Amino acid sequence: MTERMTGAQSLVRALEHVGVDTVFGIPGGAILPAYDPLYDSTKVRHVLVRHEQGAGHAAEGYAQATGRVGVCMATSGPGATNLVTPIADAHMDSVPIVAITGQVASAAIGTDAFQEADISGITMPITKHNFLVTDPAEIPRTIAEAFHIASSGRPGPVLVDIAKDALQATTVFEWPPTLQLPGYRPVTRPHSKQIREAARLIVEASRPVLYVGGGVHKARASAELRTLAELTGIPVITTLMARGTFPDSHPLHLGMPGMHGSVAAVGALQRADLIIALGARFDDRVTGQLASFAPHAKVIHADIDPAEISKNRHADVPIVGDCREVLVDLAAAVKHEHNEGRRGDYDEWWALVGGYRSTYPLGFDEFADGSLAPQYVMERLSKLVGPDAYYVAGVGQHQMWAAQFIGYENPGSFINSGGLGTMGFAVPAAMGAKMGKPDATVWAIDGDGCFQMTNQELATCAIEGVPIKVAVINNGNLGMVRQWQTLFYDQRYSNTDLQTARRIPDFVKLAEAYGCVGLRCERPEDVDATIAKAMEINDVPVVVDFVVHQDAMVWPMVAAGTSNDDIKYARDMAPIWDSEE
Ligand SMILES: Cc1ncc(C[n+]2csc(CCOP(=O)(O)OP(=O)(O)O)c2C)c(N)n1
Ligand SMILES: [Mg+2]
Repeated sequence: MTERMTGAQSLVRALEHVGVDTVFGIPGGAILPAYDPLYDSTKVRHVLVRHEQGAGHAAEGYAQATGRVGVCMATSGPGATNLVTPIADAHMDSVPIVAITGQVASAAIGTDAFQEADISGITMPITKHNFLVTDPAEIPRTIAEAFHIASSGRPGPVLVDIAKDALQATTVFEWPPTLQLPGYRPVTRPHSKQIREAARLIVEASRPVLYVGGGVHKARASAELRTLAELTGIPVITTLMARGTFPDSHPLHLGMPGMHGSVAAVGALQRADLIIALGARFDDRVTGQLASFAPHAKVIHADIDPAEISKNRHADVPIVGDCREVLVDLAAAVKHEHNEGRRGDYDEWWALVGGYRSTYPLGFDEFADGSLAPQYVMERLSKLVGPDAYYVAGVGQHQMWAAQFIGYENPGSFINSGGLGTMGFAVPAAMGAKMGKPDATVWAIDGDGCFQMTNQELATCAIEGVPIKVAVINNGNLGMVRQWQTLFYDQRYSNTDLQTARRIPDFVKLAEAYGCVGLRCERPEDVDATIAKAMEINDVPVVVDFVVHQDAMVWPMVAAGTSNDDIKYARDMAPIWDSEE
């Protein structure tokens, strides 16, 4: 197909052809030519956000809920730089997004022109790939390449920066374009020799653990994971990015590893003789002090990105491939071992780790003064809202409680900012998730600090008819930082009191000002009724101000830089690992 049109028209046409239905953005001078044909598109809905950071996180939420590429758009200079945080966020969590930015006219590039920022230079280290387009003829092919790169292999963010004159010029639109990506060929098929070696280690091991990261969900491999887990009977651990990839209620599940993981998951990794890492990257929040992490374990490490393998922890059996294909092949290879009479015996191992799980369950303290414990709010949300909803967290204590106390049964049902830890993620990401899955219930679980960073997108939600629900876990503080001050800075609370106790701002009034319903809940006995009320409202967004006690802490905890062996399940309370040790 060949047709004459402007570069801007060819951009919109290309977006339609790659199947984009939603774009989040804000117009401005350099991108303005693109907004004109966008106005006429019947296939692409543009959602006018209130801040470009909101556009980027919304694209991420959309991508994570749907598995498709999320799209955000901004003008040059400050519009583009406002996208830097969500682009970095998507890079850390391997979220497929395409960011389209207008650039000053090609003749002005490099002259410090009005609203010029070298956004492709700025985002070079935080994008999977980026493009600066100055030739209008290259727009369709670049868009096709950007979507292919963002969504294939290890997903990630791609930036397409287009000079204003390229958008304005007349060009020839051709579709489908021929991709020109020599050298970009992600390996998805695992090597059969590595698979056989991994299967052999699995049946020979006596203390194996399946360490499941976000890559397993990205490969849509939950069913295949379950098959391997049930075939072998190996305990399963799901990282912050993998919550729900394996059902929390499954008897083989030990919980989340890492700094705020369960004693069972952390203890199992430390005592394992074999770690089967799937789409996980041995993040420092998981390993704790690296030198003392899982000292007795051999490692099978499967990842689609070869750069991850042996990056932090040496892999004895490296497997490069798509996690779904790896899991299918591994299950077949393990079955072959079983047929040959070789089978792992993990009974003693289960006696140990099952003991950790029953002796050290997650728990929390209620407050004698009758004030609300944040963990209780999570438990009731989990119970009353159920596992079919999406839960989208901010960053801080509330995020950890949401990871710990909500029961996840479905892959991808917990969406959060794991790698970058971006405050302000929840509200816009929840908006994007809800737009991607309009029939689903979407709860943002936000902190009072995070909420004040991006709550302006409530206006977008109210106007665009996106009825998300927001639980603000209002502890009056930058709680996670305060927790570290309590534990490591002698309770010197430097600059963590947000003074929300004075109701500045009043979150109920703020919600109402944005055209949402605002509710407040301050006591445990009101939690169920408040959640029920929020669940009844489906035409407008709802914000619930859950006023909770400021002293609640996230436990268990491995203090930063220390060994996972030194995990505490409450203040100064260390688990007893093993009677023989
Ligand atoms: C953009 C950004 N700035 C600063 C931080 C550091 N930080 C991590 S958690 C946190 C406190 C978050 O406060 P709040 O949203 O109220 O959550 P809480 O921990 O109280 O649940 C801060 C400041 C961050 N993660 N992101
Ligand atoms: Mg807080």
